[in-house]
Amino acid sequence: MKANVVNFSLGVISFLLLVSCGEKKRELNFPETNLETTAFIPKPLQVTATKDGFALDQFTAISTAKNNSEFEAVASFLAEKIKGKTNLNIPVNSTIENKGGTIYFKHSTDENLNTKEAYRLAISKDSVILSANTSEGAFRGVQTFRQLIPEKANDTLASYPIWTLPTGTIVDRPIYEYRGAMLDVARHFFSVQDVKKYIDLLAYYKYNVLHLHLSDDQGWRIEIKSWPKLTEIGGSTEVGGGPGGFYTQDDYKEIVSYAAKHYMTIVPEIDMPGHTNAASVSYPILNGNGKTPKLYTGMRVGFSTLDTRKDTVYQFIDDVVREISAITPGPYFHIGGDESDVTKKEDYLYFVKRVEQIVQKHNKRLIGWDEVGQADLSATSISQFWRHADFVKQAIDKKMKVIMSPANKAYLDMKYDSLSKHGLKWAGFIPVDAGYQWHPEDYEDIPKESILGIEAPLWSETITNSNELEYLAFPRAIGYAELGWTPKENRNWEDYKIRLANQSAYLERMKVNYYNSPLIDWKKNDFGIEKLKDL
Ligand code: TNX
Repeated sequence: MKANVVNFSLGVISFLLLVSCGEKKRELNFPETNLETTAFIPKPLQVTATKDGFALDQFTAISTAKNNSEFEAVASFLAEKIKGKTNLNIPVNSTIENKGGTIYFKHSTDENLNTKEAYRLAISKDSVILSANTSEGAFRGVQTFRQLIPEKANDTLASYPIWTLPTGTIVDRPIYEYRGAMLDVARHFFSVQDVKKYIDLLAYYKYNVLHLHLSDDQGWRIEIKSWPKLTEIGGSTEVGGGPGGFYTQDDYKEIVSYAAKHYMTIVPEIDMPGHTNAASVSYPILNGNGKTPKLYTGMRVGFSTLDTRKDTVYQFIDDVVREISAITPGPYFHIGGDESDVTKKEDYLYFVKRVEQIVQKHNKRLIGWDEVGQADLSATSISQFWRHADFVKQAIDKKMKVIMSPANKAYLDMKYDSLSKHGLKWAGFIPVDAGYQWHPEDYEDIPKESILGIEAPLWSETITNSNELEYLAFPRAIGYAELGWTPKENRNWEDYKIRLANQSAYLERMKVNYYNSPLIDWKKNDFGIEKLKDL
Protein backbone atom coordinates (compact mmCIF):
# COMPACT_ATOMS: atom_id res chain seq x y z
CA MET A 1 0.00 0.00 0.00
CA LYS A 2 2.71 2.39 1.12
CA ALA A 3 4.85 1.58 -1.88
CA ASN A 4 1.92 2.34 -4.11
CA VAL A 5 1.46 5.77 -2.56
CA VAL A 6 5.15 6.52 -3.03
CA ASN A 7 5.05 5.24 -6.55
CA PHE A 8 2.00 7.27 -7.26
CA SER A 9 3.42 10.51 -5.92
CA LEU A 10 6.69 9.95 -7.72
CA GLY A 11 4.58 9.42 -10.76
CA VAL A 12 2.76 12.67 -10.33
CA ILE A 13 6.04 14.52 -9.88
CA SER A 14 7.58 12.94 -12.91
CA PHE A 15 4.45 13.55 -14.93
CA LEU A 16 4.59 17.23 -13.98
CA LEU A 17 8.28 17.37 -14.82
CA LEU A 18 7.55 15.81 -18.13
CA VAL A 19 4.76 18.19 -18.92
CA SER A 20 6.68 21.26 -17.80
CA CYS A 21 10.02 20.55 -19.46
CA GLY A 22 8.96 18.41 -22.40
CA GLU A 23 11.88 16.33 -21.16
CA LYS A 24 12.41 12.67 -20.82
CA LYS A 25 10.40 11.14 -17.96
CA ARG A 26 12.57 10.29 -14.94
CA GLU A 27 10.35 7.95 -12.96
CA LEU A 28 8.25 5.07 -14.13
CA ASN A 29 4.79 4.03 -13.06
CA PHE A 30 4.17 0.46 -13.94
CA PRO A 31 2.43 -2.56 -12.51
CA GLU A 32 4.74 -4.55 -10.29
CA THR A 33 6.87 -6.76 -12.50
CA ASN A 34 9.34 -9.37 -11.50
CA LEU A 35 11.94 -10.89 -13.75
CA GLU A 36 11.82 -14.12 -11.76
CA THR A 37 8.13 -14.70 -12.45
CA THR A 38 8.13 -13.58 -16.08
CA ALA A 39 6.56 -16.22 -18.30
CA PHE A 40 9.63 -17.21 -20.31
CA ILE A 41 9.62 -20.33 -22.45
CA PRO A 42 12.06 -22.03 -22.46
CA LYS A 43 12.76 -21.25 -18.83
CA PRO A 44 16.22 -19.66 -18.55
CA LEU A 45 18.97 -21.23 -16.49
CA GLN A 46 19.37 -18.46 -13.90
CA VAL A 47 17.21 -15.43 -13.28
CA THR A 48 17.85 -12.81 -10.59
CA ALA A 49 15.35 -10.00 -10.19
CA THR A 50 16.08 -6.49 -8.94
CA LYS A 51 12.45 -5.37 -9.15
CA ASP A 52 12.82 -2.08 -10.91
CA GLY A 53 11.88 -1.13 -14.44
CA PHE A 54 13.59 -0.30 -17.73
CA ALA A 55 11.59 1.98 -20.00
CA LEU A 56 11.33 0.87 -23.59
CA ASP A 57 10.00 3.92 -25.39
CA GLN A 58 10.50 6.30 -28.28
CA PHE A 59 13.81 7.46 -26.76
CA THR A 60 15.39 4.01 -26.52
CA ALA A 61 18.32 3.18 -28.79
CA ILE A 62 20.36 0.09 -29.62
CA SER A 63 24.13 0.10 -29.75
CA THR A 64 26.38 -2.76 -30.83
CA ALA A 65 30.09 -3.49 -30.85
CA LYS A 66 31.72 -1.63 -33.75
CA ASN A 67 32.77 -3.58 -36.85
CA ASN A 68 30.71 -6.60 -35.95
CA SER A 69 28.18 -6.95 -38.71
CA GLU A 70 26.72 -10.17 -37.29
CA PHE A 71 25.90 -8.60 -33.95
CA GLU A 72 24.55 -5.59 -35.80
CA ALA A 73 22.27 -7.82 -37.88
CA VAL A 74 20.93 -9.48 -34.72
CA ALA A 75 20.37 -6.03 -33.22
CA SER A 76 18.43 -4.97 -36.32
CA PHE A 77 16.35 -8.14 -36.00
CA LEU A 78 15.45 -7.04 -32.47
CA ALA A 79 14.60 -3.52 -33.65
CA GLU A 80 12.32 -5.00 -36.33
CA LYS A 81 10.53 -7.18 -33.76
CA ILE A 82 10.15 -4.27 -31.32
CA LYS A 83 8.61 -2.29 -34.17
CA GLY A 84 6.20 -5.15 -34.90
CA LYS A 85 5.05 -5.42 -31.31
CA THR A 86 5.08 -1.77 -30.15
CA ASN A 87 5.34 0.29 -33.32
CA LEU A 88 8.43 2.01 -31.85
CA ASN A 89 11.27 2.90 -34.23
CA ILE A 90 14.40 2.02 -32.29
CA PRO A 91 17.59 3.16 -34.04
CA VAL A 92 20.57 0.79 -34.24
CA ASN A 93 23.98 2.47 -33.93
CA SER A 94 22.60 5.90 -34.67
CA THR A 95 25.06 8.79 -34.51
CA ILE A 96 22.46 11.05 -32.97
CA GLU A 97 22.79 11.37 -29.20
CA ASN A 98 20.45 9.09 -27.32
CA LYS A 99 18.01 10.65 -24.81
CA GLY A 100 16.64 7.43 -23.39
CA GLY A 101 17.78 4.01 -22.22
CA THR A 102 20.24 2.04 -24.32
CA ILE A 103 20.21 -1.63 -25.25
CA TYR A 104 23.85 -2.65 -25.71
CA PHE A 105 24.95 -5.76 -27.61
CA LYS A 106 28.30 -6.74 -26.22
CA HIS A 107 30.76 -9.34 -27.45
CA SER A 108 32.08 -11.10 -24.36
CA THR A 109 34.42 -13.98 -23.69
CA ASP A 110 33.29 -14.29 -20.09
CA GLU A 111 33.54 -17.89 -18.85
CA ASN A 112 29.76 -18.13 -18.37
CA LEU A 113 29.39 -17.44 -22.06
CA ASN A 114 31.84 -19.90 -23.51
CA THR A 115 29.29 -22.09 -25.29
CA LYS A 116 27.99 -20.95 -28.63
CA GLU A 117 24.38 -20.25 -27.70
CA ALA A 118 24.99 -18.79 -24.23
CA TYR A 119 24.04 -15.22 -23.39
CA ARG A 120 23.66 -12.88 -20.46
CA LEU A 121 20.95 -10.26 -20.25
CA ALA A 122 21.58 -7.60 -17.61
CA ILE A 123 18.67 -5.19 -17.32
CA SER A 124 18.94 -2.12 -15.16
CA LYS A 125 16.91 1.05 -14.93
CA ASP A 126 18.95 2.82 -17.59
CA SER A 127 20.31 0.12 -19.82
CA VAL A 128 20.11 -3.40 -21.06
CA ILE A 129 23.36 -5.22 -21.75
CA LEU A 130 23.04 -8.34 -23.86
CA SER A 131 26.38 -10.15 -23.79
CA ALA A 132 27.38 -13.21 -25.79
CA ASN A 133 30.47 -14.73 -27.27
CA THR A 134 28.72 -15.40 -30.59
CA SER A 135 26.01 -13.67 -32.57
CA GLU A 136 24.06 -16.91 -32.21
CA GLY A 137 24.10 -16.47 -28.43
CA ALA A 138 22.99 -12.88 -28.88
CA PHE A 139 20.14 -14.07 -31.10
CA ARG A 140 18.89 -16.49 -28.43
CA GLY A 141 19.09 -13.66 -25.91
CA VAL A 142 17.03 -11.48 -28.23
CA GLN A 143 14.21 -14.03 -28.00
CA THR A 144 14.27 -13.75 -24.22
CA PHE A 145 14.19 -9.98 -24.54
CA ARG A 146 11.16 -10.18 -26.84
CA GLN A 147 9.33 -12.26 -24.25
CA LEU A 148 9.96 -9.52 -21.69
CA ILE A 149 8.19 -6.78 -23.57
CA PRO A 150 4.65 -6.40 -22.23
CA GLU A 151 1.89 -6.87 -24.78
CA LYS A 152 0.64 -3.33 -24.17
CA ALA A 153 2.31 -0.09 -23.04
CA ASN A 154 2.01 -0.28 -19.27
CA ASP A 155 3.09 2.99 -17.78
CA THR A 156 -0.09 4.58 -16.57
CA LEU A 157 0.96 8.20 -16.22
CA ALA A 158 3.25 8.90 -19.13
CA SER A 159 2.09 11.14 -21.94
CA TYR A 160 3.62 8.78 -24.50
CA PRO A 161 3.64 5.00 -24.48
CA ILE A 162 6.20 3.17 -22.37
CA TRP A 163 6.69 -0.55 -22.18
CA THR A 164 8.31 -1.26 -18.82
CA LEU A 165 10.61 -4.27 -18.59
CA PRO A 166 11.48 -5.85 -15.24
CA THR A 167 15.11 -5.47 -14.19
CA GLY A 168 17.64 -8.09 -13.13
CA THR A 169 20.03 -10.56 -14.71
CA ILE A 170 19.56 -13.70 -16.78
CA VAL A 171 22.36 -16.13 -17.53
CA ASP A 172 21.29 -18.80 -19.95
CA ARG A 173 22.38 -21.58 -22.28
CA PRO A 174 20.77 -24.75 -23.68
CA ILE A 175 21.26 -28.33 -22.54
CA TYR A 176 21.20 -29.70 -26.10
CA GLU A 177 22.88 -28.44 -29.25
CA TYR A 178 20.12 -29.87 -31.51
CA ARG A 179 16.60 -28.59 -30.88
CA GLY A 180 14.56 -29.43 -33.92
CA ALA A 181 11.15 -29.55 -35.49
CA MET A 182 10.37 -31.56 -38.61
CA LEU A 183 7.80 -30.70 -41.24
CA ASP A 184 6.60 -33.29 -43.75
CA VAL A 185 6.10 -31.32 -46.97
CA ALA A 186 5.74 -34.55 -48.96
CA ARG A 187 2.33 -35.89 -47.85
CA HIS A 188 0.94 -32.40 -48.29
CA PHE A 189 2.95 -29.59 -49.75
CA PHE A 190 3.53 -26.38 -47.76
CA SER A 191 4.56 -23.14 -49.47
CA VAL A 192 7.74 -21.15 -48.79
CA GLN A 193 5.52 -18.63 -47.00
CA ASP A 194 4.06 -21.33 -44.74
CA VAL A 195 7.54 -22.59 -43.88
CA LYS A 196 8.75 -19.07 -43.10
CA LYS A 197 5.91 -18.53 -40.67
CA TYR A 198 6.74 -21.82 -38.94
CA ILE A 199 10.39 -20.66 -38.69
CA ASP A 200 9.27 -17.36 -37.11
CA LEU A 201 7.34 -19.21 -34.43
CA LEU A 202 9.99 -21.85 -33.75
CA ALA A 203 12.81 -19.31 -33.51
CA TYR A 204 10.87 -17.37 -30.86
CA TYR A 205 11.09 -20.48 -28.66
CA LYS A 206 14.80 -20.97 -29.45
CA TYR A 207 14.57 -23.93 -31.82
CA ASN A 208 17.72 -24.15 -33.93
CA VAL A 209 16.88 -26.85 -36.48
CA LEU A 210 14.12 -27.29 -39.06
CA HIS A 211 14.16 -30.71 -40.70
CA LEU A 212 12.24 -30.83 -44.00
CA HIS A 213 10.92 -34.23 -45.09
CA LEU A 214 11.25 -33.54 -48.83
CA SER A 215 10.26 -36.82 -50.44
CA ASP A 216 7.91 -39.69 -49.83
CA ASP A 217 5.61 -42.08 -51.69
CA GLN A 218 3.12 -39.30 -52.38
CA GLY A 219 5.46 -36.56 -53.54
CA TRP A 220 8.93 -35.35 -54.44
CA ARG A 221 9.26 -31.72 -53.33
CA ILE A 222 12.70 -30.42 -54.33
CA GLU A 223 13.99 -29.61 -57.79
CA ILE A 224 16.90 -31.82 -58.87
CA LYS A 225 18.30 -30.33 -62.05
CA SER A 226 19.90 -33.55 -63.28
CA TRP A 227 16.66 -35.56 -62.77
CA PRO A 228 13.91 -33.05 -63.72
CA LYS A 229 11.00 -35.48 -63.81
CA LEU A 230 11.22 -35.98 -60.04
CA THR A 231 9.33 -32.75 -59.55
CA GLU A 232 7.54 -32.59 -62.92
CA ILE A 233 5.89 -35.94 -62.30
CA GLY A 234 6.67 -36.86 -58.71
CA GLY A 235 5.74 -33.42 -57.39
CA SER A 236 2.36 -33.27 -59.09
CA THR A 237 0.08 -34.58 -56.38
CA GLU A 238 -0.25 -35.27 -52.64
CA VAL A 239 -2.40 -37.19 -50.15
CA GLY A 240 -6.04 -36.83 -51.13
CA GLY A 241 -5.16 -36.02 -54.75
CA GLY A 242 -4.53 -32.27 -54.40
CA PRO A 243 -2.10 -30.43 -56.69
CA GLY A 244 1.07 -31.06 -54.65
CA GLY A 245 3.94 -28.75 -55.51
CA PHE A 246 7.67 -28.48 -55.03
CA TYR A 247 10.45 -26.08 -54.14
CA THR A 248 12.72 -24.90 -56.93
CA GLN A 249 16.33 -24.77 -55.79
CA ASP A 250 15.90 -21.00 -55.50
CA ASP A 251 12.87 -21.50 -53.23
CA TYR A 252 14.88 -23.88 -51.08
CA LYS A 253 17.75 -21.38 -50.90
CA GLU A 254 15.25 -18.75 -49.79
CA ILE A 255 14.12 -21.05 -46.96
CA VAL A 256 17.73 -21.81 -46.01
CA SER A 257 18.66 -18.15 -45.85
CA TYR A 258 15.51 -17.21 -43.93
CA ALA A 259 16.32 -19.99 -41.46
CA ALA A 260 19.94 -18.76 -41.21
CA LYS A 261 18.71 -15.28 -40.36
CA HIS A 262 16.92 -16.99 -37.45
CA TYR A 263 20.00 -19.03 -36.54
CA MET A 264 18.25 -22.21 -37.62
CA THR A 265 19.83 -25.00 -39.62
CA ILE A 266 17.83 -26.71 -42.35
CA VAL A 267 18.16 -30.50 -42.42
CA PRO A 268 17.02 -31.87 -45.80
CA GLU A 269 15.60 -35.39 -45.86
CA ILE A 270 15.32 -37.61 -48.90
CA ASP A 271 13.68 -40.78 -47.62
CA MET A 272 15.11 -44.04 -49.02
CA PRO A 273 15.17 -46.92 -49.94
CA GLY A 274 11.47 -47.11 -48.90
CA HIS A 275 9.01 -44.22 -49.20
CA THR A 276 10.17 -43.79 -52.80
CA ASN A 277 7.06 -44.34 -54.90
CA ALA A 278 7.10 -40.75 -56.23
CA ALA A 279 10.74 -41.15 -57.35
CA SER A 280 9.98 -44.45 -59.11
CA VAL A 281 6.90 -43.05 -60.84
CA SER A 282 9.16 -40.32 -62.24
CA TYR A 283 11.98 -42.74 -63.20
CA PRO A 284 10.70 -46.34 -63.22
CA ILE A 285 14.25 -47.63 -63.59
CA LEU A 286 14.82 -46.87 -59.91
CA ASN A 287 12.64 -49.60 -58.43
CA GLY A 288 14.18 -52.40 -60.43
CA ASN A 289 11.01 -54.49 -60.67
CA GLY A 290 10.28 -53.61 -64.28
CA LYS A 291 6.97 -51.98 -63.42
CA THR A 292 5.95 -48.38 -63.80
CA PRO A 293 4.13 -47.48 -60.59
CA LYS A 294 1.27 -45.02 -60.41
CA LEU A 295 1.16 -41.77 -58.49
CA TYR A 296 -0.05 -42.52 -54.98
CA THR A 297 -2.39 -40.31 -52.96
CA GLY A 298 -3.30 -42.61 -50.06
CA MET A 299 -1.77 -42.92 -46.60
CA ARG A 300 -0.26 -46.41 -46.55
CA VAL A 301 3.45 -46.87 -45.82
CA GLY A 302 6.05 -49.55 -46.44
CA PHE A 303 5.24 -50.66 -49.99
CA SER A 304 7.99 -49.09 -52.11
CA THR A 305 11.74 -49.60 -52.45
CA LEU A 306 14.63 -48.59 -54.63
CA ASP A 307 16.65 -51.32 -56.30
CA THR A 308 19.59 -51.55 -53.92
CA ARG A 309 21.80 -53.55 -56.31
CA LYS A 310 21.82 -51.26 -59.32
CA ASP A 311 24.62 -48.75 -59.98
CA THR A 312 22.20 -46.34 -61.68
CA VAL A 313 20.39 -46.06 -58.35
CA TYR A 314 23.61 -44.98 -56.61
CA GLN A 315 24.36 -42.56 -59.44
CA PHE A 316 20.90 -41.12 -58.89
CA ILE A 317 21.47 -40.83 -55.14
CA ASP A 318 24.87 -39.23 -55.70
CA ASP A 319 23.29 -36.59 -57.94
CA VAL A 320 20.49 -35.89 -55.47
CA VAL A 321 22.79 -35.67 -52.45
CA ARG A 322 25.29 -33.54 -54.40
CA GLU A 323 22.72 -31.02 -55.66
CA ILE A 324 20.98 -30.66 -52.30
CA SER A 325 24.22 -30.56 -50.30
CA ALA A 326 25.54 -27.76 -52.51
CA ILE A 327 22.68 -25.50 -51.37
CA THR A 328 22.57 -26.69 -47.75
CA PRO A 329 25.08 -24.93 -45.49
CA GLY A 330 24.21 -27.07 -42.44
CA PRO A 331 26.26 -30.18 -41.59
CA TYR A 332 23.49 -32.80 -41.91
CA PHE A 333 21.83 -34.88 -44.63
CA HIS A 334 18.89 -37.07 -43.56
CA ILE A 335 18.46 -40.25 -45.60
CA GLY A 336 15.21 -41.47 -44.01
CA GLY A 337 15.71 -45.23 -43.94
CA ASP A 338 12.43 -46.00 -42.13
CA GLU A 339 9.79 -48.59 -42.89
CA SER A 340 11.61 -50.22 -45.81
CA ASP A 341 9.30 -53.18 -45.41
CA VAL A 342 9.72 -54.53 -48.93
CA THR A 343 13.52 -54.27 -49.00
CA LYS A 344 15.33 -57.49 -48.02
CA LYS A 345 17.29 -57.05 -44.81
CA GLU A 346 20.71 -57.72 -46.39
CA ASP A 347 19.88 -55.32 -49.21
CA TYR A 348 18.82 -52.67 -46.71
CA LEU A 349 22.06 -52.96 -44.72
CA TYR A 350 24.15 -52.80 -47.88
CA PHE A 351 22.19 -49.82 -49.15
CA VAL A 352 22.43 -47.74 -45.98
CA LYS A 353 26.18 -48.27 -45.73
CA ARG A 354 26.70 -47.31 -49.35
CA VAL A 355 24.55 -44.22 -49.03
CA GLU A 356 26.54 -43.18 -45.95
CA GLN A 357 29.63 -43.09 -48.16
CA ILE A 358 27.84 -40.86 -50.65
CA VAL A 359 26.67 -38.50 -47.90
CA GLN A 360 30.19 -38.30 -46.48
CA LYS A 361 31.67 -37.70 -49.92
CA HIS A 362 29.50 -34.59 -50.09
CA ASN A 363 30.78 -33.50 -46.67
CA LYS A 364 27.61 -34.10 -44.75
CA ARG A 365 26.84 -36.05 -41.63
CA LEU A 366 24.21 -38.75 -42.10
CA ILE A 367 21.03 -38.77 -40.04
CA GLY A 368 18.60 -41.67 -40.42
CA TRP A 369 15.44 -42.90 -38.69
CA ASP A 370 16.32 -45.46 -36.03
CA GLU A 371 16.26 -48.50 -38.36
CA VAL A 372 19.60 -47.32 -39.80
CA GLY A 373 21.27 -48.31 -36.50
CA GLN A 374 21.26 -51.90 -37.77
CA ALA A 375 23.72 -51.05 -40.56
CA ASP A 376 27.49 -50.82 -40.24
CA LEU A 377 27.64 -47.05 -39.88
CA SER A 378 30.42 -44.79 -38.60
CA ALA A 379 30.36 -42.94 -35.28
CA THR A 380 29.73 -39.58 -36.96
CA SER A 381 26.34 -40.72 -38.24
CA ILE A 382 23.21 -40.09 -36.20
CA SER A 383 20.19 -42.20 -35.30
CA GLN A 384 16.80 -40.56 -34.87
CA PHE A 385 14.81 -42.45 -32.26
CA TRP A 386 11.18 -42.71 -33.32
CA ARG A 387 10.11 -46.20 -32.40
CA HIS A 388 12.76 -48.90 -31.93
CA ALA A 389 14.89 -48.62 -28.78
CA ASP A 390 16.78 -51.79 -29.79
CA PHE A 391 17.94 -50.25 -33.07
CA VAL A 392 18.89 -47.07 -31.23
CA LYS A 393 21.02 -49.11 -28.84
CA GLN A 394 22.78 -50.74 -31.80
CA ALA A 395 23.62 -47.23 -33.01
CA ILE A 396 24.92 -46.23 -29.58
CA ASP A 397 27.17 -49.32 -29.59
CA LYS A 398 28.71 -47.84 -32.74
CA LYS A 399 29.21 -44.56 -30.83
CA MET A 400 26.61 -42.79 -32.93
CA LYS A 401 24.68 -39.91 -31.42
CA VAL A 402 20.90 -39.94 -31.07
CA ILE A 403 18.12 -37.44 -31.72
CA MET A 404 15.17 -38.13 -29.46
CA SER A 405 11.77 -38.17 -31.22
CA PRO A 406 9.86 -41.05 -29.62
CA ALA A 407 6.53 -41.16 -31.45
CA ASN A 408 4.39 -41.67 -28.34
CA LYS A 409 5.82 -38.52 -26.72
CA ALA A 410 7.15 -36.19 -29.40
CA TYR A 411 5.06 -36.68 -32.54
CA LEU A 412 3.19 -33.51 -33.32
CA ASP A 413 0.89 -35.40 -35.68
CA MET A 414 -0.62 -37.52 -32.92
CA LYS A 415 -4.08 -36.34 -31.87
CA TYR A 416 -4.40 -34.57 -28.52
CA ASP A 417 -7.38 -36.72 -27.63
CA SER A 418 -10.34 -38.44 -29.28
CA LEU A 419 -11.90 -35.07 -30.18
CA SER A 420 -8.92 -33.73 -32.15
CA LYS A 421 -9.88 -32.41 -35.56
CA HIS A 422 -6.65 -33.55 -37.23
CA GLY A 423 -3.92 -36.06 -36.60
CA LEU A 424 -3.34 -39.79 -36.30
CA LYS A 425 -3.37 -42.00 -33.25
CA TRP A 426 -1.21 -45.04 -34.01
CA ALA A 427 1.28 -44.04 -31.27
CA GLY A 428 -1.48 -42.94 -28.88
CA PHE A 429 -3.02 -39.61 -27.98
CA ILE A 430 -0.58 -36.92 -26.81
CA PRO A 431 -2.36 -34.29 -24.72
CA VAL A 432 -0.40 -31.12 -23.92
CA ASP A 433 0.71 -32.33 -20.48
CA ALA A 434 1.92 -35.73 -21.71
CA GLY A 435 3.92 -34.05 -24.48
CA TYR A 436 5.75 -32.04 -21.81
CA GLN A 437 5.99 -34.48 -18.93
CA TRP A 438 8.75 -36.85 -20.01
CA HIS A 439 12.49 -36.59 -19.95
CA PRO A 440 14.52 -37.20 -23.10
CA GLU A 441 17.50 -37.73 -20.77
CA ASP A 442 16.02 -40.77 -19.11
CA TYR A 443 13.90 -42.35 -21.74
CA GLU A 444 14.41 -46.08 -22.49
CA ASP A 445 17.88 -46.05 -20.88
CA ILE A 446 19.48 -44.01 -23.64
CA PRO A 447 22.61 -42.56 -22.01
CA LYS A 448 22.54 -38.79 -21.73
CA GLU A 449 26.01 -38.48 -23.32
CA SER A 450 24.65 -40.08 -26.50
CA ILE A 451 21.86 -37.57 -26.95
CA LEU A 452 22.52 -34.85 -29.50
CA GLY A 453 19.13 -33.31 -28.88
CA ILE A 454 15.43 -33.60 -29.45
CA GLU A 455 13.12 -33.16 -32.41
CA ALA A 456 9.35 -32.90 -32.77
CA PRO A 457 8.22 -34.31 -36.14
CA LEU A 458 5.01 -33.18 -37.82
CA TRP A 459 3.84 -35.68 -40.44
CA SER A 460 1.27 -34.19 -42.76
CA GLU A 461 -1.10 -36.93 -43.90
CA THR A 462 -4.03 -35.20 -42.15
CA ILE A 463 -3.12 -31.53 -42.52
CA THR A 464 -3.33 -29.47 -45.69
CA ASN A 465 -2.54 -25.87 -44.73
CA SER A 466 -0.88 -23.59 -42.15
CA ASN A 467 -4.00 -23.40 -39.99
CA GLU A 468 -4.14 -27.15 -39.60
CA LEU A 469 -0.37 -27.34 -39.13
CA GLU A 470 -0.65 -24.82 -36.29
CA TYR A 471 -3.50 -26.70 -34.65
CA LEU A 472 -1.28 -29.75 -34.21
CA ALA A 473 2.03 -27.97 -33.58
CA PHE A 474 0.80 -25.41 -31.05
CA PRO A 475 0.96 -25.44 -28.17
CA ARG A 476 2.87 -28.74 -28.03
CA ALA A 477 5.92 -27.52 -29.98
CA ILE A 478 6.44 -24.91 -27.26
CA GLY A 479 6.88 -27.67 -24.68
CA TYR A 480 9.46 -29.53 -26.78
CA ALA A 481 11.40 -26.27 -27.00
CA GLU A 482 11.71 -26.33 -23.23
CA LEU A 483 12.66 -30.04 -23.12
CA GLY A 484 15.55 -29.24 -25.44
CA TRP A 485 16.78 -26.14 -23.63
CA THR A 486 16.03 -26.20 -19.91
CA PRO A 487 17.70 -28.61 -17.46
CA LYS A 488 15.43 -31.35 -16.16
CA GLU A 489 15.53 -30.08 -12.56
CA ASN A 490 14.13 -26.71 -13.70
CA ARG A 491 11.18 -28.23 -15.53
CA ASN A 492 7.85 -28.57 -13.81
CA TRP A 493 4.38 -28.95 -15.36
CA GLU A 494 2.51 -26.77 -12.84
CA ASP A 495 4.92 -23.89 -13.40
CA TYR A 496 5.13 -24.51 -17.15
CA LYS A 497 1.40 -24.50 -17.63
CA ILE A 498 1.09 -20.96 -16.22
CA ARG A 499 3.89 -19.78 -18.47
CA LEU A 500 2.21 -21.51 -21.41
CA ALA A 501 -1.11 -19.79 -20.62
CA ASN A 502 0.74 -16.51 -21.13
CA GLN A 503 1.77 -17.40 -24.67
CA SER A 504 -1.75 -16.79 -25.91
CA ALA A 505 -1.07 -13.07 -26.43
CA TYR A 506 1.91 -13.79 -28.67
CA LEU A 507 0.19 -16.63 -30.51
CA GLU A 508 -2.86 -14.51 -31.19
CA ARG A 509 -0.80 -11.54 -32.33
CA MET A 510 0.92 -13.91 -34.75
CA LYS A 511 -2.51 -15.25 -35.81
CA VAL A 512 -1.58 -18.78 -34.83
CA ASN A 513 -4.44 -21.24 -34.88
CA TYR A 514 -3.29 -23.02 -31.72
CA TYR A 515 -5.32 -25.76 -30.08
CA ASN A 516 -7.18 -24.34 -27.12
CA SER A 517 -6.33 -27.19 -24.78
CA PRO A 518 -8.70 -27.35 -21.79
CA LEU A 519 -5.69 -28.28 -19.64
CA ILE A 520 -4.47 -24.69 -19.93
CA ASP A 521 -6.13 -21.73 -18.29
CA TRP A 522 -5.59 -19.52 -21.33
CA LYS A 523 -7.51 -16.46 -20.19
CA LYS A 524 -7.02 -16.24 -16.48
CA ASN A 525 -3.39 -16.09 -15.61
CA ASP A 526 -1.13 -14.52 -13.02
CA PHE A 527 0.41 -11.97 -15.31
CA GLY A 528 -2.57 -9.92 -16.37
CA ILE A 529 -2.15 -10.53 -20.05
CA GLU A 530 -5.51 -10.58 -21.70
CA LYS A 531 -6.41 -12.28 -24.91
CA LEU A 532 -6.45 -9.80 -27.77
CA LYS A 533 -9.99 -9.70 -29.05
CA ASP A 534 -9.59 -7.50 -32.10
CA LEU A 535 -7.57 -9.90 -34.25
C1 TNX B 1 5.56 -43.26 -39.40
S1 TNX B 1 7.87 -41.87 -38.27
C2 TNX B 1 6.39 -42.76 -40.39
C3 TNX B 1 5.87 -41.80 -41.36
C4 TNX B 1 4.42 -41.49 -41.12
C5 TNX B 1 4.18 -41.36 -39.63
C6 TNX B 1 2.81 -40.93 -39.27
C7 TNX B 1 8.52 -42.50 -39.47
C8 TNX B 1 9.97 -42.54 -39.47
N1 TNX B 1 7.74 -42.99 -40.43
O1 TNX B 1 6.07 -42.28 -42.67
O2 TNX B 1 4.11 -40.30 -41.76
O3 TNX B 1 4.44 -42.61 -39.05
O4 TNX B 1 2.71 -40.67 -37.90
